[in-house]
Amino acid sequence: MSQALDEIKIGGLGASRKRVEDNRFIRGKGNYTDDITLPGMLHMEILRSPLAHARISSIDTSKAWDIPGVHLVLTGEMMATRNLAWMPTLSYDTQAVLATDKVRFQGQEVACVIADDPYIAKDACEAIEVEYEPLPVIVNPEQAVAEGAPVIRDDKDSQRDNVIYDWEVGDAAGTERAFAQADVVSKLRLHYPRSHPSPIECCGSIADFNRATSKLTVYMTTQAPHIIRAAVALVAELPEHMIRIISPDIGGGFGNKVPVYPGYVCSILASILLERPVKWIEDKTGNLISTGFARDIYLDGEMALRRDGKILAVRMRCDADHGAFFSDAQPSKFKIGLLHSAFAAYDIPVAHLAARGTYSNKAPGGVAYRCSFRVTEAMFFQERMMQAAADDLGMDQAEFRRMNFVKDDDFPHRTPFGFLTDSGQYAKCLDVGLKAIGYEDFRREQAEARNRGRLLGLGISTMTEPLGAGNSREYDILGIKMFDSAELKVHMTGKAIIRTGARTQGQGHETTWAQIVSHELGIPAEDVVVEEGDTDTAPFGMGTYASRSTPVAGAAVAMVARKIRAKARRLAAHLLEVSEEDVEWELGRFYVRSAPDRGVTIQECAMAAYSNMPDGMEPGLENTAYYDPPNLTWPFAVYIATVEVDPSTGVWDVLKLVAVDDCGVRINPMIVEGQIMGGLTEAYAMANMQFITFDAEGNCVGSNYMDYLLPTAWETPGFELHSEVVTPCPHHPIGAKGIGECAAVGGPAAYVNAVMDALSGTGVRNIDMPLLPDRVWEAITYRRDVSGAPPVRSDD
Ligand code: MCN
Ligand code: CUN
Repeated sequence: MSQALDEIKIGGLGASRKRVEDNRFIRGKGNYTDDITLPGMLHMEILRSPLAHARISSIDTSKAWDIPGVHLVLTGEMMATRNLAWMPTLSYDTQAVLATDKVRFQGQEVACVIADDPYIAKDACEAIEVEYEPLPVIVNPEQAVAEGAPVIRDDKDSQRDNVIYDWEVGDAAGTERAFAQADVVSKLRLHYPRSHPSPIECCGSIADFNRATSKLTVYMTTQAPHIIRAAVALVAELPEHMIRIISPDIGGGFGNKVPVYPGYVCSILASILLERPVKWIEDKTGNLISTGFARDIYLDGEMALRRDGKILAVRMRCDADHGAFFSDAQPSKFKIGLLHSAFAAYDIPVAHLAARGTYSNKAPGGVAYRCSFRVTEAMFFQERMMQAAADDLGMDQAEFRRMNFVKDDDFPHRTPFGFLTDSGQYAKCLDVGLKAIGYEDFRREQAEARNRGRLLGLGISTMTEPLGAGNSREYDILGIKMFDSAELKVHMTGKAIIRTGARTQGQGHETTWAQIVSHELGIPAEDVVVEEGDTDTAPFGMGTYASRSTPVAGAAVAMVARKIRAKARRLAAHLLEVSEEDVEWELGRFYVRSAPDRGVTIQECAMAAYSNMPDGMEPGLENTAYYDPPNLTWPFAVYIATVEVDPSTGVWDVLKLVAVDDCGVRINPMIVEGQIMGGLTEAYAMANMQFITFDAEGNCVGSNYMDYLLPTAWETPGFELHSEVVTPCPHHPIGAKGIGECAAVGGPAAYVNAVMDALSGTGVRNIDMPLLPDRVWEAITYRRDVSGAPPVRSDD
């Protein structure tokens, strides 16, 4: 009789364990950067530029220095004496820490004041007198490449214009030939507007340099503490072992907390100069105006089609507006992230993508927002293009997708842009989604409603997305290979601590990593504590973004637990007085093969590791694993929305949204559902209400929550989630694929396609996001496309 433990009861794989971190979060006992107070701590505030593009003729800080309680006023000139006026970005560009020559976007950091409290520091910032000579402003790629455009990055000797890169991938000639064979060529142009992750907690840091020990400790809001440690070591030329980066609880990251920001650098230098801890906490406007912008890309595409619906080729061109500094965090081989993951779900013989990146007088953009390196833009364009193509062919939306899907037995599949997808059941997911939404019935209802003047629409979005960078052969950031790690220590009483190189920001790692240990070792999840985010204790890792934690760090957790199990097996053989080959494992217990009643628990093995190990065995039960995944993981998703559009106001309501996500084996089904719901909510916000735009002078419209809207429970629609399709990842030790970004990536197209479907027959082909009521109303009333980023509109 098996005496294996019940995996769900001990909180193993598949258990919808309540999130352990919520015990402190919902009691208000989280420990965020701003909760930390150190003895003798000073406070830093940043003076930002009111203008988008101007030469700095002078900065007079004397009045700020005179204010009692001010300890230091930092300017670019002072930073320059330490070689810190500029810093390298994660995309091999440079970014001003504090402006010296020019300001290049509204909100750019010009000076900092460090004072006894934040109020004094803020007042002192206002006392700094800066004289600007305004320059012409560029707010989009078209202006950036226009004749006579001012060169924004005249600080770089080699830069003669505003183009950052021209990059291409795919087979241009083959694509050309395929287009020549096409029966139908479908075209689409759209703009994915600038958006902002807008986590509840803004960015911040507390730098604490101790002259006596030479140690620099920095508490900061970072999704990748080890990368920051390396960056500080290399840029500030401090010895790496004397730098400790601690990322305490993070109040949401969503990509906003991947890049290195000037505020971090200034607080570090200030602490070194003053030899006191210096705290910088960004305010909401600072966060919305200067950090972590995503998207802002114009996408143009064509699809070559055979009359029967077969896709022959795809051509994409895009113009990305990166703002004043090219600071995307992305694998170094790729200039436009993984935009070329577009169309990976479809069997397309040949494709070509050309991308141009340009500077503008806007805050650094394209950075990352729940996207796995521009996958959001890729999948949005893909699914809008699929809808347009099906319409041009007069084909059913679902049928067109199904016919072009990569088939279940066609894996591994090489995409026309060179990715290798390895598993999925795309048609099955689509079937589940269509059934759940009541596809046939809705189409009938839609036709009947039409006759009565009501506009109903249905939008489908189906996609597979690459989550979990590395492998290290192809993926690196600034030359640092993308792998991850886990360290497991089992104490003598069988309790354990697991540490990884990832950093949770709300995703629930403290809950789920314990579940993986539980699955591998049979130690109850509640006996395993998870710790991340302290570079002095966590093993080296690349951090949490691109939904890489489960695919990479999570895999390392399973692998290190297996190393521990291998050693425990030797301990078990010793305790049972049999040879190792005669020992069998079942969850939580080793037993003698010929006498299953004779066994020892994993806890007994742990005790033996400290009290009764065999001669010659190294004591203790701990280990570390580094994991370099063979491939990315490729979850698949189907999102289907139905909407009703009010033709008299342009307001649209979601009637139903169905989500079918296949992310392989689910570690914690409840957490996975939370991730999907969060993503669908953000997708709804992007499609429906959110935009950050710029007027002709480069003033940022959207730097506060009156203009930039966050959806609350009140306006967010309900979602129906389906989990019945599970295609395990063939190379992940527990078969899991990433999920953290899927719904934010695939969701927007479902909503937009639904509204466009409601407008079918009116001749309107595209409305750019956000689909604000006035834009939808304009499209319906004037029967025309509405494009561009309001209020700077392409048709004005
Ligand atoms: N999970 C699971 N089973 C799977 C896959 C994942 O149970 N098959 C669980 C994981 O164990 C983890 C969570 O789901 O607890 C998300 O896992 P994963 O897909 O690996 O993503 P990451 O942990 O790497 O999180 C990053 C991802 C990104 S890149 C953004 S952006 C984003 C997102 O997560 N930011 C978030 N979700 C967020 N959720 C919250 N609450 N806050 C953020 O800042
Ligand atoms: Cu693209 S935002 Mo997440 O990868 O941190």
